[in-house]
Formats: sequence, C-alpha cells, structure tokens
Amino acid sequence: MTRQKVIITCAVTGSVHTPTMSPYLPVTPDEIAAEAIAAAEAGASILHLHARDPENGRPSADPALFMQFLPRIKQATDAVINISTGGSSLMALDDRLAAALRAEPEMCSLNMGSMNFGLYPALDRYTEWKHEWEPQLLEATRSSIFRNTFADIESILAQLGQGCGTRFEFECYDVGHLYTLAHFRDRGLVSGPLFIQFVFGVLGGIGADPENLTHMKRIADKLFGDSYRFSVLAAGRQQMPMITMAAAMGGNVRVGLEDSLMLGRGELAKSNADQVKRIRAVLEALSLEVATPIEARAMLGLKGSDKVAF
Ligand code: KMH
Ligand code: ZN
Repeated sequence: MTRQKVIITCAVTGSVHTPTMSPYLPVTPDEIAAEAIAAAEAGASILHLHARDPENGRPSADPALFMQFLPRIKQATDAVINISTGGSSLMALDDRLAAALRAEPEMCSLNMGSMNFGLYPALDRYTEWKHEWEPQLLEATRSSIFRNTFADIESILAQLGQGCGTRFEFECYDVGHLYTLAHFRDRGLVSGPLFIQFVFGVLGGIGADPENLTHMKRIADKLFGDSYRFSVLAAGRQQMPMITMAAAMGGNVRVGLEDSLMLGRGELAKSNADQVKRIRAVLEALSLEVATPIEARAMLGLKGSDKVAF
C-alpha cells in the first residue's frame, strides 16, 4: 500500500490540565482561537476543541463559549474543526453534546467505552493552586466514571452522525474499545473510512508502551482491514515518542496541550504550534509528508466546511 500523507491533529486545550500546571494553557475564547489558528498555520489539519470558562479556566460545555471561537477559527483557517463530545468525565452527556449539536461540525470525538479516567495523581505535584476548583476536579476523578455506554454511543451516532453528517474521531483507550467499534460497524451504524484515535497513557486505559501500540494496530488491522486509518495520542511525556512510532508505522499523529503540556523533558510548550512544529520536523526527517486540510477531508470522507452550522 502506498504511504498516505500524515494527518496532524492538534487538541488545543482539553479538560485534563488546569491553569496552575502551565501558564500557556489557553482558556479564553480569544486564546483558544489564537492557539488553534497558529496550530493550523504550523501544519495541523484537524483542530480538536473544548471550551473553558474564561473567568477561571474550568472546563465548560457551554455552546455560547464555543460559538465565540468557532467562527473565528473557520474564517482564519481551512482546518477541519473537530468538537469534543467527551467534554470532561464529570459532565452529563446532554451537556457534552450541546455544542456539537449547535455547530454541526465536520468531526466530533466519540469515546468508545465507559472507564475510569484518573487525574488525581496530579494532586501530588502541586502545593498551591490558582483556583479552588482545580484540586476539587482532580480529586473527583478518583470516584467518577467517564460514562460512554452503548446507548450513549448509539445516541451520538444517531444525533450527530445521521442527524448532522458529522464523522468521528473514535477514541479507543484499550483493545476492547476496538471491538465495540467493530460491533457498531457490524450493525451498520458506522462505516469507513474510520478514523480511530489510539489513546495511550490515561490512568484507566492502556499504558503508553510500544507493545500496546503494535497490539492495538494488529487488532485494528484484523477488525477493520483497509477501512480505517489510525492516529495516536499519548498523555504526558510519552506524547512525542509514541506519535513518532505511530508515524513510522503508517499512522497519523495528535499533539496539543490537551494531551501534554511539554515540548521536551523539563520544558513546557509555550504554545500548541510549538508541538505541531516539533512533530512536523520529525515527520519531515522521516521523509513523511503532512496532509493538508483538503487532503485530510478526502482521506476521511468529511462533508466539507461549507456544511457546518457556524
Ligand atoms: N483527553 C483525551 C485523552 C474527548 O475529547 O472526547 C481524550 C479526548 C476525549 O480527547
Ligand atoms: Zn478532547
């Protein structure tokens, strides 16, 4: 099979990190828009987006906040806009879906199983917090469940997939999630080309080990043949090594401050674009070409930016 170009996704802010952890984490709609636009200019063809409360940086699912940055990003770039339906593990499903249903984007994330999503180990790394909500949120993940039941997944596929023509970044945090995706494919509820994000290093999911990447790919190849493309994200310091390995194996890559705040060991990334530029340099050193947004749309069968509702 000829080597396809590599899609760089940038996940700009997420809901995993908190403002105390990095001064560079974008929070306000202005910051999120500026970071997303710079990431696209650096070579990201997909922008995976969450919103935050501009007052205190807390993860928010408020569609009004999304609508403050989505049109600006669309006007300034040609990148594919991908809205999270994961939100944070502490949000209710209806809230998690509200922004995507309002915006009808080309892509959304779709998390393929219920799981633990432990952020509380970060409590040990800081003694002072910028905001009271930060340690509270981290502590709450000790006893919460990131809920993505079969019914939840069916509902997202129906409302956003069938209802809005949105296609998905299928977030698979373990091998079982691949089988859940195959189940929905067997029922005719999803079809190729599937874009599967292998997620490594979340506490509660599969670890960020090279063996796990080869195993995930082996099982995905068995289940989906040539009707899928994989991308890799890894939480924290394994981000760059794991995505470099993914690219060398024929996959796509995800960077961004949602997944790691670092550029290298002991060095905070000063922007999302810094991480895009870093992986871009790695890809170029491997003689791999980066996909443009138009190429990414063709590879993933997306509806086009003229068919979104913002
Ligand atoms: N934060 C990542 C580990 C989502 O937004 O739907 C997974 C993620 C989930 O991006
Ligand atoms: Zn996300």
